[in-house]
Amino acid sequence: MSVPKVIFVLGPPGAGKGTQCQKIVQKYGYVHLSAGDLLREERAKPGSQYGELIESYIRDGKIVPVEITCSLLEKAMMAKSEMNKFLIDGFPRSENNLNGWNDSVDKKVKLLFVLYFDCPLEICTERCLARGAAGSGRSDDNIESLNKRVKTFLSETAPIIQHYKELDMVKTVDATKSEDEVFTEVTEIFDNIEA
Ligand code: UP5
Ligand code: MG
Repeated sequence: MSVPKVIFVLGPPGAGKGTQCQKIVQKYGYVHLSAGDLLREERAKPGSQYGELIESYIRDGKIVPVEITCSLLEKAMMAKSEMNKFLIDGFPRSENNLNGWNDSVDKKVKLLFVLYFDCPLEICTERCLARGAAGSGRSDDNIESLNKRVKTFLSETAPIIQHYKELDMVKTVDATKSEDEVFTEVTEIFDNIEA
């Protein structure tokens, strides 16, 4: 069995990471693992040991301790062990996340690159607020949580993106355009790695 390949997908809250990952899955056959979705699923499990902790971190836009997130990611990868291409969406978003990944999972996979959806924070916030107003049910699609999510992105996640830029591992996409236009840019990247 070949070593599983991983692409980290990062960008501010609401940049369109999940939307574009779904399109990549359809066209290129990756498995999409959203760290946020896995945490929300864990939170929803009856009797979950971490349910309340996860909810309070998400509402406050804070980053859940890496042991929880990494174990959910690893479990989800194992459940799809017959697949060998993974999009890991919304992770690693802090130094704690990066260290936890490097200590536990990194040696078992090959990180191809970081796909970075670049989008002004005002546009991202508007998108999440619109999604909240349309009934997303996400407890963090409100202005108080969004201000905190943006702050966390700037202070904790931007340095991680910078770290990978210094390693020349970041492929940046302009995420301000329409979903289809953004995907056209994404396909230019994936067509090249698939070739
Ligand atoms: N939309 C998408 N693309 C568009 C486009 N091109 N033009 C116009 N509209 C567009 O999109 C957001 C909204 O915008 C949607 O309504 C979409 O239709 C529209 P989406 O694809 O969902 O964007 P995404 O970047 O995935 O936004 P999301 O809200 O999921 O980003 P976050 O990174 O904030 O959320 P995530 O789920 O990753 O994390 C939530 C919280 O979980 C974090 O704040 C944190 O508390 C916790 N978390 C951790 O602690 N650790 C982790 O590792 C991950 C999460
Ligand atoms: Mg998402």
